[in-house]
Amino acid sequence: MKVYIDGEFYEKEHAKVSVFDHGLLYGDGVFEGIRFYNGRVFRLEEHIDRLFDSARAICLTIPLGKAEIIAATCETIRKNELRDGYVRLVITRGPGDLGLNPALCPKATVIVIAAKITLYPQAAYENGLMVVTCATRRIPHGALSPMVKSLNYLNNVLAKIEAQNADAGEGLMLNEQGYVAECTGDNVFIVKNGRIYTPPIASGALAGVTRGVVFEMAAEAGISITEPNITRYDLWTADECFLTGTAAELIPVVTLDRRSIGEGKPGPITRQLMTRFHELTQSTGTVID
Ligand code: PXG
Repeated sequence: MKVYIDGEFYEKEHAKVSVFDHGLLYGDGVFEGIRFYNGRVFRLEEHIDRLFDSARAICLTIPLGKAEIIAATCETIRKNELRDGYVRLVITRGPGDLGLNPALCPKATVIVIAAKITLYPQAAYENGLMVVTCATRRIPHGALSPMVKSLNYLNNVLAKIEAQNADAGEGLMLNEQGYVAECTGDNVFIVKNGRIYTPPIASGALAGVTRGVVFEMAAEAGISITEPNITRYDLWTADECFLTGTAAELIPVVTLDRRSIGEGKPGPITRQLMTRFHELTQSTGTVID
């Protein structure tokens, strides 16, 4: 495996950053997770736009332009001779003296990793996932904007531990008001009477790229999709539920806190969207030439 760090490629065992990098010391940095399928990077521009917005939000200057980041991403995939896989883009504040002040770091570090990722076994896509509600609440906008895909994922990690301890595939995270925000690494959707609902961004949900694709697919299929505040009641009484994320793609949810959702199996609208999503990932995206 060859890893890109600041314009150079390193073998996996030599791909290292300084212990003085503020990305490590303070979680000071941003990242993106991007998938490529069949030699094409899916929704690359959207991921890059979100990366730059995340960086902007934390006053982090990415030392490359968008076109250069795109070129580095494609070059890393090429160097690793992959056609299907996952890219992790990481921008850290860079190395600097001890102390929180980001001004101590003269230059951000740019890392591109191209690899494979499998979050869930195939059976989970066919039979659906078990989800539990986490006691850990989603970080409020006033603390650290949940819109920022930052290197500070402890909020989600703590929730993920709760889900793991309950033998569940994912953990449902509520916001401080008790409304559903998202899962630890995925957005959440429900279907009720043929309509699709997902929590608004204001709830603490990340503006997921895959979430955006669901809006497009729903419009294309003529299915209503809206973003009201959602509570656990809405999941208990939903006909279907599914999650979306770059790594997870679209995955059905069949139980919440061991209570069946709908008929306790993947529903027809979920299946329809999964099929269309698969078509889109195989046939669209930036060609890696
Ligand atoms: N919410 C959170 C908190 C996320 O981190 C999503 C929703 C889905 O967004 P996208 O844009 O991917 O549809 C994410 C993305 C991992 C991993 O390593 C996690 C994500 C993406 C890629 C890999 O578990 N989360």
